[in-house]
Amino acid sequence: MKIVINPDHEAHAPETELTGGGIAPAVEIPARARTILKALEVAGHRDIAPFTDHGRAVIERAHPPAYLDFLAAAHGDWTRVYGDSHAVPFVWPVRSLRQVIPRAIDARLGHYSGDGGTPITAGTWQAAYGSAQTAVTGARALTAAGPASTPVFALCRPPGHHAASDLYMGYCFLNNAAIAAEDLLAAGAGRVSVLDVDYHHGNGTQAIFYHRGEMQFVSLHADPADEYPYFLGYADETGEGAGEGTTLNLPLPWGTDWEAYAQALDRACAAIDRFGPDALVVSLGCDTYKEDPISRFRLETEDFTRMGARIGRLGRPTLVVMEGGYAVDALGANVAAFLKGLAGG
Ligand code: Q9C
Ligand code: ZN
Repeated sequence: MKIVINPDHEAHAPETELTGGGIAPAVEIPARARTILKALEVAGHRDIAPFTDHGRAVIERAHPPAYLDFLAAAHGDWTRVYGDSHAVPFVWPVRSLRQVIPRAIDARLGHYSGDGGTPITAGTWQAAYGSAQTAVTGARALTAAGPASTPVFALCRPPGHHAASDLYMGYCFLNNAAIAAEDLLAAGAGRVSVLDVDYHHGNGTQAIFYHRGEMQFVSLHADPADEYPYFLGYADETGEGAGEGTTLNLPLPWGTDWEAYAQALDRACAAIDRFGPDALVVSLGCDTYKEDPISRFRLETEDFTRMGARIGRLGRPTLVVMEGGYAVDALGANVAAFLKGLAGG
């Protein structure tokens, strides 16, 4: 199995995040990617290489240039006002306010963000850019290997599935899975499915593909009535226009264990089978693990092997893109377990 890594992820190392009414140690941290890489080496993976840079154009398939310009400049703009600290939004253009993009950095942060818990640091752009290029490098490897390809794992960090075309939130800045899916399409795939198994709904990926008939988005996640991101991910969201019927949300209650999860996964896989994609992108979040510090599902390490095996039986060329998972001590083992199942045991 080919594995693509992002050495630049280390540039995004927030110390703290706003959460639960105060400032707490950040959970989306470099140790996450380090422990995954170490576990994959221990598990015997040898085909590990850093991303190659395919330029800004591949990212612009999913994000407008103005948003990329904002992200690239945000921390510098913030620093000129507040000094060198994490850039954090504090005010948003919600109902009754105008949807304008003012000059002030506070206003631009509010315009382009969906929460206050996603700090921008001096190295955030470099890391997010590298993460997106890691996904594209994985997509290119999958394309090059052709229809009978073995799976490719893109060790993306920071994650991407909460980022919509011009929106950052949920520790995500650029939508790595959407960028990879677009690249697979551009390389000749007629249809691409994204299966999102992160604990949180992939609101950004859904939004980017909501009107698209050639892209399918299928997600298993904690019910947004109770859980972040709250404002998207309900079962009645099924796509619109050319995308009618190409979105499938399977919200699950807090406390979901493997038995209930597996039933929903079977529904997800059946829907992907019916769609018949030429390639599959898996948004892999291991925050469904029982010990995850910010989540409330009950999967065990061995369940990730079962999950990978079920997805592998779809028999589609598959790119796995790393998303969330914050139980750092178990994260490497959980990713390795998933990839073992995906590869067929
Ligand atoms: N008080 C991903 O897994 N906020 N993002 C949690 C806890 C956001 C998770 C707040 C969680 C985002 C990629
Ligand atoms: Zn998550």
